[in-house]
Amino acid sequence: MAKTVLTYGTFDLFHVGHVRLLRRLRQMGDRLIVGLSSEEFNSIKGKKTVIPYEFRKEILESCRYIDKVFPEHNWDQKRSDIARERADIFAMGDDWAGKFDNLSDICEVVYLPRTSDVSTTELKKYMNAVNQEKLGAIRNMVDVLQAELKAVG
Ligand code: C2G
Repeated sequence: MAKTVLTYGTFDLFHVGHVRLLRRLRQMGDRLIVGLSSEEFNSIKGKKTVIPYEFRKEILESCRYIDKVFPEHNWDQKRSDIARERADIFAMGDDWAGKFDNLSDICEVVYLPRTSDVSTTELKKYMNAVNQEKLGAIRNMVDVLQAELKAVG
């Protein structure tokens, strides 16, 4: 009997932490389905995404571990999603440990260890730091050029 695994997330700035989770989820069954957080739901979650929903969906659909992607619009759709997709396993990274145990009456609920040292937030911080560094270098260059212009009068 084919086993279906269901998970949810924003998957912004797709990175190796996401890949390692999806690979493990896919290995737990025969089919992996992802509820992908919409822009509106991300604002409810307090997340500002870099990559819009349509592109995040296209990226996930290109991932070899994923069989289907549908939109996640709210916190409350999981139970009906599980029924519709006939999911045998609902699984998330363990930053959510315990949060979805209420679903264990209709499917197996599993939390897998997160991949440490990588997250969308960390990637954003790194990109901002690189930008700040570049801005600093440009400001220095402008100062040098202004000083030289002043020197030649
Ligand atoms: N994840 C991981 N390792 C990381 C980063 C994320 O295993 N370094 C996992 C998370 O635990 C989650 C999944 O990847 O299971 C997607 O992470 P996010 O895109 O941050 O999703 P989140 O905002 O947690 O959305 O209704 C549930 C929510 O939509 C979950």
